[in-house]
Amino acid sequence: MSFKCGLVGMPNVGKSSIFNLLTKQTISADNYPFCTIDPNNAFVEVPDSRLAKLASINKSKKIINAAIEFVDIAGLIKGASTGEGLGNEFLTHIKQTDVIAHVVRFFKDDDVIHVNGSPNPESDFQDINLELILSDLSATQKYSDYLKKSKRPLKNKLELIKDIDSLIQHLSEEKPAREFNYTENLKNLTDLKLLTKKPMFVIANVDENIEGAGKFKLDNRIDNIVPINAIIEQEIAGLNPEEQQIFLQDLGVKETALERIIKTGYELLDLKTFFTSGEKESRAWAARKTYNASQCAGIIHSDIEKGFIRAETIAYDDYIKFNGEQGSKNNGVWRQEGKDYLVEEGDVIYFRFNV
Ligand SMILES: Nc1nc2c(ncn2[C@@H]2O[C@H](COP(=O)(O)OP(=O)(O)OP(=O)(O)O)[C@@H](O)[C@H]2O)c(=O)[nH]1
Ligand SMILES: [Mg+2]
Repeated sequence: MSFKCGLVGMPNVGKSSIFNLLTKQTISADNYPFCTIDPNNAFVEVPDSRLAKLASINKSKKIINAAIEFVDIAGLIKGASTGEGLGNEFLTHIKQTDVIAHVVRFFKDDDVIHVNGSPNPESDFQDINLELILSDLSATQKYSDYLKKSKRPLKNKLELIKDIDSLIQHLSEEKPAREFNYTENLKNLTDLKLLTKKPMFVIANVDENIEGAGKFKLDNRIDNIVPINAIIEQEIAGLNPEEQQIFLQDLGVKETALERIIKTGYELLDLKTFFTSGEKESRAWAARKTYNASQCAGIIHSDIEKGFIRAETIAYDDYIKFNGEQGSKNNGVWRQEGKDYLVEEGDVIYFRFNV
């Protein structure tokens, strides 16, 4: 199962620079994540400090982080929704992502060309948002026309058409689909995939002058914004881990902007993390929040799901508090759960199965 975060924005705002930094940012050396799939797609490890603690308890030989896929999408310009630039093709790429990281250029550099002459974060941001909304509007209109003509027997068809028409109205007021109040009818509709319904956060590519990003966040009522200075981040990436720690301490921050980007993307995907831990490895796995024990087993291997017997489960905090499985058993916090158990954030699980 792979979850995708797409880097979206105007041309020359630093998407590829940030993508390159993300893919080079190795956390542990020889593990699978961080493999570039093609020049524009790469798996990136999700930092999680809990793994080191699990690994230390079990003396694990390897640590494997959960991973999300980042996709570097080519720049969009005004008119993309009607095919300007390479418009529609890239909108299709955005459709295939689960979360949008909207990169906005705050840095000033006359040597880096801006499509509209000079960067204006506010209007650049609005222009891209509007293109995404217009693309959704066109898709929704087409869908509505199709439904009206279709002979397909559909439950609540008339109501559904009415609901879709009010979504069309909402989009024509230039509001993103994620701000629409969905009726049950519409919630259950899976064939209409809208770009502006995807969760979105902003990556502000700043220079030394970062005040603008704070005001921008307030003015545009943005919940999640990660400022990054791609140039400084490049310098940090060139340091060894100890030097990086000292550098970050000097800056007064705990984590790099790249780590924050990965974590924010992961959070917005609305996933939960569960762990497997033993001598061989300690590993984090990403699952949809609704997944039960059997489905989580399937993420590891389809055989484990098929031959599922039980999930021996310990909550992460208990696992640490009682120093691993034996201590947890002694203190009555080791549980045997069945297929339907709704796995909780941080559960450390040992799946019993037979094939
Ligand atoms: N001064 C400065 N230049 C930057 C920064 N980030 C990126 N650049 C430069 O801006 C130019 C464009 O960067 P890219 O990362 O290719 O931009 P992009 O958004 O991928 O552009 P497209 O693929 O054309 O849409 C490159 O020359 C970068 O070196 C920054 O923070 N400061
Ligand atoms: Mg690029």
